[in-house]
Amino acid sequence: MKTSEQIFKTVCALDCPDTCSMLVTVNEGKVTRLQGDPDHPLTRGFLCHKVAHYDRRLYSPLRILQPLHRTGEKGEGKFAPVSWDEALDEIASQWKKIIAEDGGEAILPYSYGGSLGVVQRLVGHRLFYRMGASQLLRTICDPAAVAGWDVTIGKAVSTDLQVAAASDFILIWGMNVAATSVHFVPIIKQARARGAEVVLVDPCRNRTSHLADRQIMPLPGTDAALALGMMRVLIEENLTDASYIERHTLGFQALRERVMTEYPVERVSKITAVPGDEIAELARAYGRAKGPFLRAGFAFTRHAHGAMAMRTIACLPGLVGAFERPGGGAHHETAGAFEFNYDRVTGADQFKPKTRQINMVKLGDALLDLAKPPVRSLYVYNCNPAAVTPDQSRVHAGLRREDLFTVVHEQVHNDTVDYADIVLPAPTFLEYMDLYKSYGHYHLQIGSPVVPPLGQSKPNLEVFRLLARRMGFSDACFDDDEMAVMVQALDTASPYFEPIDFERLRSGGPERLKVDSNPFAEGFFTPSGKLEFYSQTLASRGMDPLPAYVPPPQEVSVSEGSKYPLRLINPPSVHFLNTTFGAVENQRARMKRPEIKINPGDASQRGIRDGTLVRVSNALGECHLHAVVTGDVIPGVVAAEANWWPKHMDKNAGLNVLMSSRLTDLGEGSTLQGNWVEIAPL
Ligand SMILES: Nc1nc2c(c(=O)[nH]1)N[C@H]1C(S)=C(S)[C@@H](COP(=O)(O)OP(=O)(O)OC[C@H]3O[C@@H](n4cnc5c(=O)[nH]c(N)nc54)[C@H](O)[C@@H]3O)O[C@H]1N2
Ligand SMILES: Nc1nc2c(c(=O)[nH]1)N[C@H]1C(S)=C(S)[C@@H](COP(=O)(O)OP(=O)(O)OC[C@H]3O[C@@H](n4cnc5c(=O)[nH]c(N)nc54)[C@H](O)[C@@H]3O)O[C@H]1N2
Ligand SMILES: [Mo]
Repeated sequence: MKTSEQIFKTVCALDCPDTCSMLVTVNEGKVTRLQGDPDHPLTRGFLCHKVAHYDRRLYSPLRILQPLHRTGEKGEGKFAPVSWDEALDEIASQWKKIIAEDGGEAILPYSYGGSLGVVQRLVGHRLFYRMGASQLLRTICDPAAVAGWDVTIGKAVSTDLQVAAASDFILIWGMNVAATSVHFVPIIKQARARGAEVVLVDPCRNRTSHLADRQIMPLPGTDAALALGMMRVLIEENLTDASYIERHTLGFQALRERVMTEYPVERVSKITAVPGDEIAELARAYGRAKGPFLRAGFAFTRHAHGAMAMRTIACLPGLVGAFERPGGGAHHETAGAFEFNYDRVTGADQFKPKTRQINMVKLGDALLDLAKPPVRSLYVYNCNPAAVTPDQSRVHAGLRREDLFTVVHEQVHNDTVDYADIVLPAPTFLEYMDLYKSYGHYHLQIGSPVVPPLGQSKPNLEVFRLLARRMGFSDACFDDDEMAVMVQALDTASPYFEPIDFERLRSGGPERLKVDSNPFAEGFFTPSGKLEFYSQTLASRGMDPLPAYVPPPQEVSVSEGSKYPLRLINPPSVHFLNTTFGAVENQRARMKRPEIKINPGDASQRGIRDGTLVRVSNALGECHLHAVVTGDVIPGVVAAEANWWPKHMDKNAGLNVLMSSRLTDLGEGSTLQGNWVEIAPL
């Protein structure tokens, strides 16, 4: 090590289940190397390629380093520098005027997963509650998944991923782990080395296919049917665990009747486009395994009936008693174990917000249609709505409104920044302090800055504090610094936090919550304490209390027959992380260009060849991509990887132009998968 070099331990803040502990080398004030922390049991000393080169983003020429105000048209992205004082004064005076005329609800905060840090992600709620602003329902990612899991299991906790290393049968359902949770890969390899079989359920072949012994490729949005077909075989062939069902589950007889009357394998085969013998073999392998481990992803829940799909799949481990078996279990999310004092962090306890709620998926409607009051100001942070939010044409039309006062607190000059009236420079997670939970493991860790904020950038907490003062709010909570908010977050009665010691956390190590690797040994977190095949909660809401398959709506093509016969899926890419790495030229180069995969049969019917520039369209709009003709997608399905910046695509039209803002059956989540489209050569 050179003498001027120093190595800091910190945490990757990006929206990914792995939440890595990392070692960052700084030389003469500059980050020169990023490595995985060998002492973290999931990180195991390596990082994904994107974050291993995060310095390319940290020092990107697209970084915003000073406050700016708009000089051109909205969307043009032309700005001139202003001072922080001028920018903050302008925001406060606009907000005071809006509040006086229309009330606080005319102001809408808009944020999501730019950083998963508890402080920088949530502390801004205090200001918006205090102002009486409209509240944002942060629904774009996993609410349907969590709602579905909750119905069956009761809480977003899971079998520890490490358990899978001892499994003899790993079933990966709708998750491209080799791209979106790479630290699960060594665990899969360990299990395989011991002879485990690995099966992937995904309509698209991808990097994870290479880790699997075989792949089942159902039509998107038919996963519930596939699971019900498996149940039919498990029950018919007596592969269920009667003792476990008796002790730990509720409603088996009702489920049995549903499955036996409504889901014969032939019917399931027609719905899913999976051959009957493949369904039967999958069920047998799962039922006969000594320790079957299920890992369920997110994307298959971003369908109209996505929560029901998750609820149904989550019944499988209950039928075979997987949770009790060595190597067995089921994993979706772990975030539910991080029972921080959220009310304290967000200020909900103090300010008791009662204002209107606006679903983030419906941003276009909120900006264009809402009245009484209309949204007159939008404050965006930790999020890139111009690129990630469905029904993009309407989102952009809303952002173009001359009478909308838009503030964007951002790290890089992305599409959302182009629409801002005022831009505020934000630091990255390498430049500020925060406390990190995970949604894929049970470790808690504090991340400290490894370099000071670049240019004039200021972290979210500091900007909210300055804005609160400008607004004349003297509440003590606006004086809290990062350390104070972390202590408040940890002021929780949750038994999971019993071993957590703040001083030890401060010294940098990852600390594991007290959650058993099988968190369901004492029972489930449902009202009955059992894994619920039958849900009284659903029944009392007038919903189907049993697992079921509901066909996807033809929403965007409903009035037009089968004008849009292809189902579009958009799996995350290994080279991007949502739109965060759209700022990095090197990552864009790895992506090559915006592409869409189409089956050879579907392609030849349309005169499309490999490389043809195609128009992908539906009733909501169109965007242009290059066709990749490949058997990696099944007939009737097209797949485009998420998510390019719209400004790097033709006519500023990103994939979200094609995405419906319809909400899911439970959880009011996004329906980004399985939207109907047609494709033609341009
Ligand atoms: N490299 C990288 N990692 C990421 C992200 C990223 O953008 N890039 N995003 C992060 C975020 S925000 C999240 S929420 C997570 C997880 O984000 P998800 O969107 O759940 O992504 P995956 O876990 O890869 O699961 C997507 C897989 O599901 C498949 N799929 C799509 N529709 C269906 C369906 O109807 N049924 C079935 N069975 N499969 C379907 C796709 O083909 C794809 O292989 O990943 C996180 N990690
Ligand atoms: N078509 C389609 N759309 C999708 C998806 C898809 O699969 N397909 N996936 C959906 C999913 S699962 C998700 S989770 C969302 C993700 O949507 P977003 O949460 O918007 O994620 P990113 O696109 O990565 O943008 C995060 C932004 O936050 C900024 N940021 C990071 N840290 C900070 C900070 O500390 N302060 C401030 N002020 N800014 C910061 C980053 O620079 C970045 O521009 O996208 C959704 N949209
Ligand atoms: Mo997400």
